[in-house]
Amino acid sequence: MSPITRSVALIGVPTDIGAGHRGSSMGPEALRVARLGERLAKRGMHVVDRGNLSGPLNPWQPPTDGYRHLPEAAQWNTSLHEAVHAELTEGRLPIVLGGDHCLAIGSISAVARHCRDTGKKLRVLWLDAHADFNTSQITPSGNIHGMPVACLCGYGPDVLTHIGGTVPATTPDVFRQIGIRSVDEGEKRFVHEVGVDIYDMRYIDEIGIKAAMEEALAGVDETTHLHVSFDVDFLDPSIAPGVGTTVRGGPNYREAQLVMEMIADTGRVGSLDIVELNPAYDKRNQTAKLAVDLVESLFGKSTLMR
Ligand code: EXY
Ligand code: MN
Ligand code: MN
Ligand code: MN
Repeated sequence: MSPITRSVALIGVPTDIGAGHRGSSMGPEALRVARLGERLAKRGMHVVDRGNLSGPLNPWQPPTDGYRHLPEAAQWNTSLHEAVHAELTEGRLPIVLGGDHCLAIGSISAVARHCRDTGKKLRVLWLDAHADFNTSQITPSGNIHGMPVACLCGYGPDVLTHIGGTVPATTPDVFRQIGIRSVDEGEKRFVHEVGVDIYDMRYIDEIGIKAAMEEALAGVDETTHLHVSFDVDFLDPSIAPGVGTTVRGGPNYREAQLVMEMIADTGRVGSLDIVELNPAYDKRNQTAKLAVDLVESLFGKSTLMR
């Protein structure tokens, strides 16, 4: 980040409403215990912790018509949309402390709305093992954390696609998905049909993380608002066990750092989600600490003296 005195707002969203494993509801507190706020303040940022949003408990029910917990997911995301939009309007950079990845619906719809208000060009970097592009027709689980990108692009139920009032909230061309290595059969056909730009692990293995990130960041300029949606399962499970949906073969420590450093170099980060951190699966909060370390790099901490 070039503007060192940037004001950031931490927004805790303690819910696992969209997930197939319980526990990501504890993510916000784990990130605070790992001293996220203090670390960013140490980097010269002005940090305001808004505490946690409140919303419905997880009723832990099976899916109905292809969705688990749809009304509850809509309620959490509607509150989050308003909270994120309010921070952006006041010039703060919102950092969403999830919570599961269904929260990207509320968060990114708010960022997209703010980009429309301000004439900014939106680019979303989706760091994840998963494409999160399922719909009720093709989902193997009914879990809404496997659907946020599709919902944001207008493929989903009205209560999720209409959050923020503009449908679709975004278009597929704003997304660059990085680290992908688990995509369901129907989902695979759908992302190809829609044309989502996916830098999967096979591609990253072949061309290297640096070249992949250069491609993903191409076209980012001073008119761009960069939103980073950081699903912690993006990371290789050997370094990040604290998630419910581990998939082996993800970026290692240095590759993940380089991703964050290259994003930081653009100076265009305007909002961030940190999601799917699940303390119930973690060891001594190590995954939360790693997430904080990487987020520091995202905001300009570098191993090099530059
Ligand atoms: N694709 C699977 C599903 O839809 O059930 C798994 C989704 C996991 C989503 C995670 C968090 O990014
Ligand atoms: Mn995800
Ligand atoms: Mn706005
Ligand atoms: Mn994931």
